[in-house]
Amino acid sequence: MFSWLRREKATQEVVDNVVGALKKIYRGKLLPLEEYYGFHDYHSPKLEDPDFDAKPMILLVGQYSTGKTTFIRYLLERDFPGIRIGPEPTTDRFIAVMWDEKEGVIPGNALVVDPKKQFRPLSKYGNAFLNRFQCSSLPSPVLQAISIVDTPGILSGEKQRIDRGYDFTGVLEWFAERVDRIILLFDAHKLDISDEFRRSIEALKGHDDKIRIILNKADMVDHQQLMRVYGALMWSLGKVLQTPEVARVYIGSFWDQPLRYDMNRRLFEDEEQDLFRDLQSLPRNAALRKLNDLIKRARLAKVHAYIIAELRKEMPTVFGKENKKNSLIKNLGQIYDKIQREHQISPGDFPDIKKMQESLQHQDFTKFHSLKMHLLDVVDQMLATDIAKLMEMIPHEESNLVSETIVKGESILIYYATEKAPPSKTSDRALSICTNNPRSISRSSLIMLSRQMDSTGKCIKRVDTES
Ligand SMILES: Nc1nc2c(ncn2[C@@H]2O[C@H](COP(=O)(O)OP(=O)(O)OP(=O)(O)O)[C@@H](O)[C@H]2O)c(=O)[nH]1
Ligand SMILES: [Mg+2]
Repeated sequence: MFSWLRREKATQEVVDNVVGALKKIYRGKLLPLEEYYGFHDYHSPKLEDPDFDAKPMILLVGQYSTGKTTFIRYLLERDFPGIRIGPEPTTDRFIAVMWDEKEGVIPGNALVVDPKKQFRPLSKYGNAFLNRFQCSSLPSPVLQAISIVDTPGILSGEKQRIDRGYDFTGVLEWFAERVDRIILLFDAHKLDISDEFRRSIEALKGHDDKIRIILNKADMVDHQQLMRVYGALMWSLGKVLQTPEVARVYIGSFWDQPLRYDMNRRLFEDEEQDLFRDLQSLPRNAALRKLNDLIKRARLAKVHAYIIAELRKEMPTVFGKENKKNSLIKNLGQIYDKIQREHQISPGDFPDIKKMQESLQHQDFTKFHSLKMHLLDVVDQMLATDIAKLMEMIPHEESNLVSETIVKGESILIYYATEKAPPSKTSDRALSICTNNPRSISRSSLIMLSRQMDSTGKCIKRVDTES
């Protein structure tokens, strides 16, 4: 049924080319800046080859028994090693379901030392976590295109905090940063958002563009109840997500059993089509997503360099170093403001101030480097030319889809258009996306950077922010 998820050969070639080029650009142009200013200690570890090579990943998150594992089984149309399904809390670990010729299970401790897999940084969450982490491999055609991560159901209160023995939310955040889709599951039959689930959703905040929501087990209620449950879910989500837009919720029953109430069959089928079309686009858009993530990272690395250099500038040469360090951390907001003004960087590009303050506590400010313009220029040049060149390598079928990607932090908006949408309309639409977005870019800050026409008349636009 889901064999359409199989990897298309032509697409894969493009992804491989783009990924190959990205690795080179990263190592040659961005990594020197990251290393010089200690970026990896603050934000995200150094990227290794498996980070670039990884297949698109889907992360399933939800309270226990909402049907996460059943959803994977439904996608794969078969069981995977270590699968456990049941009405009580069943899945007790993070399971990365990935493709391999041989069926098997790789335990967490072995997984984080495998240089071919992207899970190495997870070793920092300790043994308690690694004992609860595994990779289930199997030769499913669906897994040739994507990997899926099953998670333990979110439990209430103490059970979540104490019994797990590791930083569950931290692990969730780690995956959220790296996956292509986060699917949040809700159970139509017992709809409830516990405080723990709310906290987990909040931990996923920076990645709203990846989140899709499913109201699962909708076959358990009749049409009248379904209306009420849907309304209740929207109401609760409104309070948790706090975005002005209404979240897209896919209603359905993602298992292979007959429906208990049949009257909504048509609706479930249509919703399922919509959702799977979205998942199907992941392998096609993998190159674009990787490109996007690198742009995001480059912008953060630049801001990080400005922050560290500014702190260095403020440090005294002889006396009172410790006092000055404390006052600089306390007044980090003012430093952000100053950099924002001097370098025309939008506030959304800055790292979370509380997290930054915590990380700075443990650093020796006297070892910070001052501004090395050469390193920043290389990154600017990378964003302006190398990335634009890679954009051209991405096939035009994707541009036909009129896909848009909004990167967090008012940073950049890459917008594709077909000839059906004239440039002016496209830019208006791009602008309206921005202004409808909570982290919107102001009109004056939008300028067109480049526009290229190809032989078929399609145009690619890149809209960027600048003061
Ligand atoms: N009626 C109905 N039941 C479902 C559906 N999907 C799953 N179930 C049932 O719900 C129960 C829980 O399913 P699981 O797949 O184990 O749920 P889970 O979210 O993985 O649960 P944990 O691993 O404990 O977090 C099982 O008894 C399933 O048979 C569905 O679409 N409709
Ligand atoms: Mg499960």
